[in-house]
Amino acid sequence: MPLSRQNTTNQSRFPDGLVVYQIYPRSFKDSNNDGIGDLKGIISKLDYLADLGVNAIWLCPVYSSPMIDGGYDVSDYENVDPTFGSLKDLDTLIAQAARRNIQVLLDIVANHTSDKHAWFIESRSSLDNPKRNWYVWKDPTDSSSEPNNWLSVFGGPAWEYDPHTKQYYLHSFAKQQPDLNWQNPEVRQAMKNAMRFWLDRGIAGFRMDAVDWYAKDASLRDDLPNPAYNPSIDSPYNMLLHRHSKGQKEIYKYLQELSDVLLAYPDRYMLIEAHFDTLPGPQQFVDFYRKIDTRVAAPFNFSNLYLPWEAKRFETCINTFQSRLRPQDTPVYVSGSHDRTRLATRFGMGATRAAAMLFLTLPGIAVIYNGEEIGMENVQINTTSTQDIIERSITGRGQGRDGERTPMQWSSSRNAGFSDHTPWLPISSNYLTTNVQTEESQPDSLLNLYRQLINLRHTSPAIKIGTYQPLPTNHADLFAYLRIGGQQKLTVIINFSRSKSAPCPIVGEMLLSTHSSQVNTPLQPLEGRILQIP
Ligand code: TEU
Ligand code: CA
Repeated sequence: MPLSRQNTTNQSRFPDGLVVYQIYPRSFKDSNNDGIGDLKGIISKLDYLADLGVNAIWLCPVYSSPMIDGGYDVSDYENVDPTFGSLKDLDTLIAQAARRNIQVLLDIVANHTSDKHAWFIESRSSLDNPKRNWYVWKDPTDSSSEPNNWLSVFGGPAWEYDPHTKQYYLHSFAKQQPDLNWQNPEVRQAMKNAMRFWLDRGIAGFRMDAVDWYAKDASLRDDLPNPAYNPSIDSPYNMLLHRHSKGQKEIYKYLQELSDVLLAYPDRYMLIEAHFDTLPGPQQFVDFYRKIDTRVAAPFNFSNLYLPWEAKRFETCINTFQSRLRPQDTPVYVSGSHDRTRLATRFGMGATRAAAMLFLTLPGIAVIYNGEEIGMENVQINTTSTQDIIERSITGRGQGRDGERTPMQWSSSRNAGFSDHTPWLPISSNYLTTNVQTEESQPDSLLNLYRQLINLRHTSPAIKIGTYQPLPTNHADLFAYLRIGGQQKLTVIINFSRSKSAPCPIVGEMLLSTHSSQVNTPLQPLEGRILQIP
């Protein structure tokens, strides 16, 4: 019997059991030995990605860019930066990926452009330039300072004074990343055209960058002081509560316009980056689903990115989230990204196997950040090697992102097989053992566990299309849940304890153990199990 969806009302276009692999192109594979990853490097690794079993790759920006913010400062949305290759290379990547049943998602950075984008160069040229209102320009206040108290995510005010026209322009991120004025229908039209340009070239959809910032308070009212701000650990950005500088309700109108672009094509979709508050909980993401077109759109669920490795914290967060989703809401579980400390560093290497089983057996879409599947850890970057704008602008707080962006570790050869040239960021010292080639040869490696889990995600109806049901364990260290679908009933049970075994309360056929344990034995510390229930 064909695998029918458990939630028949679902109009979603997302492939069942979708596994998206996030690639930070700069650090994935260098094909021309300039020390920087590129598109031909990614093409050379498509067989590896097909063997891993991923269905889609999400490329961080490869558009023309001065690279102030790793490519998130775009100077031409319809071209590829020579650092990464050419438009032809991207067309080849899309075609070669399709031959391996791998879809390509691009990263739409639509809240802001580079200050070197032709649109901004025109806009800043004069007060009456036709593109003046494509960005957010404001007169100084009487006291000749910034129009309001808004802050940049990357430190300092969110306003930069332009002496040529004697006005300030808004930049929620770097001053080289002026915010587009999304209230302007011409801006929205231009962004939709950029999306169509790529959709016409055969991509499957997009990851939508920094969507929270699309809509600001029309009156530019000041943000409010954050009473919980702790100057010794928090980013200066969080000294304010961002009630007016982002997150206004117009976001949803804009997202519907972008969704309508996707709906005009078959089977296209978008994954949305929205952070809401600095430490978002499950409810913000649940609420978000009710305001978007869930046929083509779903938000990354970042709520578990901030959790400590504790069974009941994960149980409460995931059960709350899952219990409040509707059948048409597609969950998107993320365990890391180019902006967050790597999973193996957050939870420790010992927890990576159980974490992999958790994220890859939850419903909806699973997103893997490149290198996570081999247990890559954050690298301590010394100041002479710093590349990230956050580390350069908010120094000394360890908020820089270079540590999670170091080159992929392919082998134990020079530069971990990433390049024959000195890489743009240092390689982790653990590359001699933590690398694809070594782990491919080890049957019980983390890489091979990821392969087994992803294969199970594609072949097990309960995981691929099944429902999610909580399964109380009455044990502080255990988190378990049921996946039921396609005449299959599975239990996933994880022992979060780093030191204590725990009796396994579930009776069933062992499908997979992270520790190759025998059925009806206690769960070892940090062990995960998938059991088939008769
Ligand atoms: O990040 C948006 C965002 O939410 C930032 O606050 C992010 O958390 C930041 O990296 C602080 O850690 C997106 C991209 O993922 C990020 O890489 C870009 O720098 C940013 O937008 C601007 O485009
Ligand atoms: Ca290169």
